[in-house]
Amino acid sequence: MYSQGLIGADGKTHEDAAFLAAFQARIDAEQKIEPNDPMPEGYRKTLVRQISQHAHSEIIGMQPEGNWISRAPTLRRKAALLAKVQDEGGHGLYLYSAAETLGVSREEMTEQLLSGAAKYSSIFNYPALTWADIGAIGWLVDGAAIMNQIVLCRCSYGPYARAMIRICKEESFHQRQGYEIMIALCNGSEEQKELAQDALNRFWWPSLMMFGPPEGESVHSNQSMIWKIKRFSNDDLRDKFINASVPQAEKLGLTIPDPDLKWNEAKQGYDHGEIDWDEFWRVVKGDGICNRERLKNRRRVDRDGAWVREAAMAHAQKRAARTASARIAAE
Ligand code: BYC
Repeated sequence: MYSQGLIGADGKTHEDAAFLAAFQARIDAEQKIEPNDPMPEGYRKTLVRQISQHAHSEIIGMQPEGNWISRAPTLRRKAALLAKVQDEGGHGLYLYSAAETLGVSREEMTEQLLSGAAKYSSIFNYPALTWADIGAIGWLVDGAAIMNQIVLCRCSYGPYARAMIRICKEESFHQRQGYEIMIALCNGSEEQKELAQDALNRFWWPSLMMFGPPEGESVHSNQSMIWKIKRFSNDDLRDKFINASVPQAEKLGLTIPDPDLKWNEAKQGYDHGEIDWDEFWRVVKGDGICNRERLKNRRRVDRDGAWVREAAMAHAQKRAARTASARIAAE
């Protein structure tokens, strides 16, 4: 754990008005907050919550696509999907490391996920039923993720912002591989085009939900914007995503499954139909199609991988002991 001895991450800062004003002045001046800097406990907790949920999403998000690696239609598709799923695992690791700088251990975060106490993105509780779903996930899910994460590159907390820069570069490849699958399907047979439309029908609304609840129900947004953890509201980012995705769907010759979707000249953007927020909260609270299966799998691989972690620890300890005795011998 990286947090030992950090000044700001121990929760013992004296948060009087002068301290809070000085912290806010740094935020307003666009200075990055680093792990050793004093920070309000609320700021630290908000980041631990968001970054750990983000990390869990990357790790759980490997499951729907991982399931299709062995069934990809060509070797080229298989190689690209394998690389993508590996990237998601890597993103999870950078993010767990970023959260650790705030005084929470990887073990604690993992425990919270395994016990079901921690949230991860609602989108990964929907199944990937066909190969076209892999296209839709790359195009829409990674597309939505980028829309949210590009802004997080400017987050006030340095380690999170820096992790996001690399993650966004990789997500951009993910989005393109998904869109390319959709292009191939839409230029294929009638049946392939139908698969693509069906995937869009099932992933459109859950992708919009990824941005989180609307204004008024987003309990953390106000404070997170003041601290410049977030820079845009959930609704603003959702709108940007819709505006970017509609022309992409048109290019594919697919129909967005929203009869109320309409261009609004005055706002130079689309108005959309009602999002089913009851469904969103049901999924977030654990009652989506795949919630149980996702956690069951994650618990199983945690158990199956225990011997690997133990072996790695034993190896690291032996190596450290050998290095220490070599140093003593040399002195
Ligand atoms: N799903 O006040 P709000 C990827 C929760 S993975 C579940 O607006 P906030 C990929 C929220 O946590 C990318 N829960 O919260 C991987 C809060 O509950 P708590 C994932 C959600 O934090 C593999 C409550 O609702 N991206 O790209 O200000 C393959 C109230 O919400 C969701 C990130 O994690 C949701 N969709 O804003 C392919 C981005 N939405 O904590 C692709 C980082 C909200 O009070 N996170 N909730 O119990 C964020 O930017 C923000 O946390 C959110 C929510 C915009 C998601």
